[in-house]
Amino acid sequence: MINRRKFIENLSAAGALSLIPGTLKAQPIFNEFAPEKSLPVIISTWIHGIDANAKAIEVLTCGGSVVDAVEQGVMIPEADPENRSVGLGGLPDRDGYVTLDACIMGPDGNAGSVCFLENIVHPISVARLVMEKTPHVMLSGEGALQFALENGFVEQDLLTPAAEKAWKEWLKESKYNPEANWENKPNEFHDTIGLLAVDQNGDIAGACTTSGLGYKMRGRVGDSPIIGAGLYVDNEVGGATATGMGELVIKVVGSFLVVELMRNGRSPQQACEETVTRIVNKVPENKIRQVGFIAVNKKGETGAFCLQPGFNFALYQENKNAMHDSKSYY
Ligand code: SD4
Repeated sequence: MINRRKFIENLSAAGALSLIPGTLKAQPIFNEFAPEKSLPVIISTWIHGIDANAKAIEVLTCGGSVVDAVEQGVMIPEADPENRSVGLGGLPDRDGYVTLDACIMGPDGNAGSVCFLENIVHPISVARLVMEKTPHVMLSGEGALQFALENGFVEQDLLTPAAEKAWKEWLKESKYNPEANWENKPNEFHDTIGLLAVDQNGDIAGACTTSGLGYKMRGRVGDSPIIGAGLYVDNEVGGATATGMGELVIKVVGSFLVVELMRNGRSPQQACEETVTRIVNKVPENKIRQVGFIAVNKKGETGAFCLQPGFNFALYQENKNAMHDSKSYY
């Protein structure tokens, strides 16, 4: 009879086995750290990623940890009142309340998250405290706010005059039907920031923060604060994060799927493409909605893919911080 120890030895000799039945073959995980691209690497969603990447690299250069880098990177768009997607200045829900979702993961596999949080400019920092100071992963709504206030955060009205004006305009028709890429229209600028970093030692962290879809139902929470949907990091393999219509991402547990595909030997690009294809095959609304993924592996290789043309991302690598257009399924 095979004993438990022998069984585990046999498993590791065979390489890590797929946890996703039917689609993946067993492949060895990356068991040695051998970067193929120069590190550090920072990758983040949409144009606000440029400033976020710049901050993240500054933090790493000054000796900060990779978790400090991802947190402080995404704090830049969170604090920007002109940015209608994240933190201060985010578009409200259909009742006029700005509600925020954010999560963070570090190289030790720890994770923290807040959702449906109001009146706090930096939900990512609250998520980090949930990760570091509580036995929980996720706090929501009132409880998340209470925790933030107990830890020295200060309440602030996040609804700026410009966001309020846009909401009042929307109220005239009150039509909730987010078109693909509506987030990226110049006057409707509304995109989540997801940021992934691999530091010079190959350690990986990620952060994701958003005010969610503008004019959503009160209480709606998207993919962004859900570990595995909006963000996932496994320090042995890589990280992934998502943007776009969260409902589609949640239905395939998108970011976890990207990382599991990389664990099973796919490149970050292949993993993003296969995950978007999964959405196409499984979620009927895929034709009229936008979803985008970015990913990085431990070697510093990156990938991005989306449903509809129009998604772009910021990549810092080899001393260059530049925007790139993602390839799309359609
Ligand atoms: C959500 N995924 O709340 C977010 C929205 C988003 O670009 O990413 N917009 O569903």
